[in-house]
Amino acid sequence: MAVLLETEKLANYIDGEWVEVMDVAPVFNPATGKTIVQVPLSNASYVDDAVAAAKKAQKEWALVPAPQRAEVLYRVGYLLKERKERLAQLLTQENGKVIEEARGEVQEGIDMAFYMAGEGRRLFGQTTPAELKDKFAMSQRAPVGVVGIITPWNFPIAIATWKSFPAIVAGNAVVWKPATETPIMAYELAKIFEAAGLPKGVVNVVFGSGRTVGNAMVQHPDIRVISFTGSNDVGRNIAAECGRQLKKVSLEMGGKNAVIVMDDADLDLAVEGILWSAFGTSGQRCTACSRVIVHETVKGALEERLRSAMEKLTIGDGLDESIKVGPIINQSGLDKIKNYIEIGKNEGANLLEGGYELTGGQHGKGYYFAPTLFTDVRAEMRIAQEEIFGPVVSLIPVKSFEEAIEVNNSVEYGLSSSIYTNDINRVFKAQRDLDTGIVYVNAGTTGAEIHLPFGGTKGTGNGHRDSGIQALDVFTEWKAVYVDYSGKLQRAQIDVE
Ligand code: UN1
Repeated sequence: MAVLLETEKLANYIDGEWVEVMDVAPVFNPATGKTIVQVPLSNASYVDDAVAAAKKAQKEWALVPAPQRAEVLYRVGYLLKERKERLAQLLTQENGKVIEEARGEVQEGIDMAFYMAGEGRRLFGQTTPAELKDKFAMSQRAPVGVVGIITPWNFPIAIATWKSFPAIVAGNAVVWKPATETPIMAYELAKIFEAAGLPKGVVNVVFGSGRTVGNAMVQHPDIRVISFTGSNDVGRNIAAECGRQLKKVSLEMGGKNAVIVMDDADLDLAVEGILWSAFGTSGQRCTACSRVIVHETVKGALEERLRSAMEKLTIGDGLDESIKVGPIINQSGLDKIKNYIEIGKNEGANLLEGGYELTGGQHGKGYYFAPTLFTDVRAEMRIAQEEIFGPVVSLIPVKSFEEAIEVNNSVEYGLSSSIYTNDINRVFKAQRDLDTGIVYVNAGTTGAEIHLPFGGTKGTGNGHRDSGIQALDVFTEWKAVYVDYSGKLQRAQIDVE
């Protein structure tokens, strides 16, 4: 029996209170099409309340010594650990990802909690010599103030922890808009913050649409940073508006990630890596593999092995432990994938496997799409250039290592890439020349660990990183401090002998 929520209607979490909202929308389980909960559709006034609460709370929170702020995160980590199975079950029901992956995602949040809690005793700055006598110089991190985080449905808890935990440990307060498709993880995480004793107002959750709540956050003059993960179109608009307001903005957007399979690769290993990174989470990861760039001499063998492995994939409700591929998030996600199948066919790509929606029988009213493989794809085709966000892979044959790198780098995105080879020289050239923010050798394109920087180049982002120590740069300002203990006026650059 699946874990159930104890409420039928979620509420905003503002200033430590659960605030009901009149206007709501149903949230569906994508595996069954059944309504699981009602999500508030807040108007902008809730954002105003949340920002006011955050602003007030932040003043005191910033004065709490960082190791004590970290104590709260340690408690959050233990609560996440204690509730891991419950959270994973709920996550599978709201997002559709298979239960094993849901457990993995919750684990990512647990890891982030303990990692960032550790930062409470680091948050290092620098001490440095000063150029004048009897003068001391240092740099230190200062909180930015109130930060706005906008998180996606595909990793509703992990990405929220990547953004909120570094923000909290650094002494900021947070206003958080979770995706309306997956509000349960936000509700559960807010309850964990409450149970862990996070002072009221330090984290506030406002449910609602991007158009209303997200926009109000971006417009609000008291929110000094926006950290966003989502689509390129939305990200671009957010950046433009933040630019006008000189607001700091960190964007994490699409990907068109490739696995390169060279002629000397271990093909069975490559097949496993492709399967996991292309069809895990039904391809709905920013890091998902959606292109396979294969050396022409092993193309036939790879196609054959991929096809037979794909035919063994079980597709269905992710709560069933035997299922490997869950549903697509919703009808519009499904429509987008179906549209790309038509585009691929019209472009002359060769459809080898899948390419259709799964309906009826055990699939009932869920949103399912068969794992799909196109081959003989050319690098410039739309199916090889645009993000599909579904279980669709395009196989692109190439003649050389150099061509493989060129094809990999020929897309507008730059999140993740991978190469299968046993040639040490190719390994080092590839990690240098692949232009993505994440590079894997002899592993698929997914599976980033939280203590390394997560993010990409080109159209994937705007130069910032989520997770890793680098996340702290998004949520802090660098402050340079000079202490002159000479007792006299000393002019920098002038009074130096
Ligand atoms: C995402 O798809 O936005 O590296 C996040 C991975 C996961 C995170 C993916 N750890 O695939």
